[in-house]
Amino acid sequence: MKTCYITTPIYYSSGNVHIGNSYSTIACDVFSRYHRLNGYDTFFLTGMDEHGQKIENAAKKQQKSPQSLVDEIAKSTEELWKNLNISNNDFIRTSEERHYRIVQAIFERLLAQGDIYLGEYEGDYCVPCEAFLTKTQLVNEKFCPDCGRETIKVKEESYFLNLKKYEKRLLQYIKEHPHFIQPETRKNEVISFIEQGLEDLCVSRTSFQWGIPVLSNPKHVIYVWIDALSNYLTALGYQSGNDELYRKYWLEGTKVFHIVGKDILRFHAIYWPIMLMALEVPLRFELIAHGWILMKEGKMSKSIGNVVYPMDVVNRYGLDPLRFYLIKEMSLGNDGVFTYERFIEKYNVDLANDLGNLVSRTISMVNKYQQGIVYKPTATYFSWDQEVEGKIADVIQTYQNDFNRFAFQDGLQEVWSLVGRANKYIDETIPWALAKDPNQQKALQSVLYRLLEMIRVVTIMIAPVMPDTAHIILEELGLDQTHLSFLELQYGAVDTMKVTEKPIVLFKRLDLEEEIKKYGI
Ligand code: ME8
Repeated sequence: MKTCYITTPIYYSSGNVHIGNSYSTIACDVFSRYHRLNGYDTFFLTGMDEHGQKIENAAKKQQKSPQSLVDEIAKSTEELWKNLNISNNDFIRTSEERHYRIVQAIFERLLAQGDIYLGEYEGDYCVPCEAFLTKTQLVNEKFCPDCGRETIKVKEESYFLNLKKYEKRLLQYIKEHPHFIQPETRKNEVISFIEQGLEDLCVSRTSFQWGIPVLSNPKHVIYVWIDALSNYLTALGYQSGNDELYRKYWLEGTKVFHIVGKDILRFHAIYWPIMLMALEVPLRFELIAHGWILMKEGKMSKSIGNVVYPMDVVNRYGLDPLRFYLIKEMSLGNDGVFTYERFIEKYNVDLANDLGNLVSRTISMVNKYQQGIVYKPTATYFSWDQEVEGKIADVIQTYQNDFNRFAFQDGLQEVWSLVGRANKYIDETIPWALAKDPNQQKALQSVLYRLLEMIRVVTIMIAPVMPDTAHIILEELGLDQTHLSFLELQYGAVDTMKVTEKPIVLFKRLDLEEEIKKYGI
């Protein structure tokens, strides 16, 4: 069976996950659900990055032990993922024994084979990003190029990972594997970064304690990125004595994807593959870097006070509209903006008007004119019929091409073009006029079948993004959940449909003025 392994970044436990990080997880969930529908045995991993100075500092501020802080945050994050309908197969935490034991072994192995060596680090460090920075990377000599915050000076004995040794091999690998880093613009950024020459990476710290101690020299803790990146293997049981998942999903797997935000591209595109090369683990993954969810004012930030938490939106407007909005608003690799105004507009137009109305109008007509049952027609009755069938096939093809490459926005655009085509087909065929003419009963039945087929196909395609909505629509079409499969993603896959007597309102229209009054958005 074809397999697919999909990972999110693991989230820092220093604060609650907001709508921006949630985007990473929701996008990976969409990708995972898409692959499952497509027949892949899919393993979807997410988790928490629980070590490091930032978390130690946060715990100190709250007068808690780091462990109790990360326990709390892990619990609330796992709960959040349940509420967001995230279908992860595992939730790895870097403070777990199954993880840190292997990280220690990885470190010792790299040390023993000379890929890690002891030296002294003197330079600049960004605590929020847990990143060592070279002089050339700093903005105005002291600010982090990624988050813009002021860096600190550190001088300490440190272990280093020999990056230079692998630089050429990595560059060659990237050039020979065009899909390794996507999208293209990000790949080019990585190539030019490597071409400037890599400096060996400092991989341990002595100035704080909250981390995994180096086994052979415990005054050092392992630098968080070496610790964190390893989660993608430790979760699969790599080197644990029980590595069935590792063999199945990595070594012998069909597809492996790491999905990350653009800000952590370098760690995944350079340090991680070099670690794997040093460990002689085959590079099986493709790396997809997504953009950022921005607010009107730019970045979300606690100090500006514009941080949006996903459950605020879900509690007001439901889960699927949020998942839909985030996925539809972000184009591959670029940033997207979250505003309530735009959210409500998309909700009203795409969901309430276009999709919701199509479903409820069609089901009502099937009840009114056909006692709720339609059968597959054996003939075409209108010039539009064949065109509609062709349109369905084209949309499915493009949707799959788009979703395969993480271009969800393009894929959903296609799906909505089919929703639009279905609504237009109603205007063209005028079913209520056909209903009045006894000679047109077969034509009417054919029109309604084609409409239901368009809805059914749309339902399968939106299922990765809006799983609850897809289940409801399928139920309304009188089909059980086994019909949610790409095996039935074509016109005519179902012969008969007996629809529900009373369609529910899937998306109740919102009034922007009222929402502004209610919530002051
Ligand atoms: O970077 N829009 O953790 P993290 C979209 N622990 N994505 C966003 C975002 C936004 N506004 N804000 C954050 C870390 N993200 C490390 C990862 S992986 C081995 C270790 C994304 O909690 C960000 O781009 O700071 C990143 O992909 C993810 O959330 C985790 O961020």
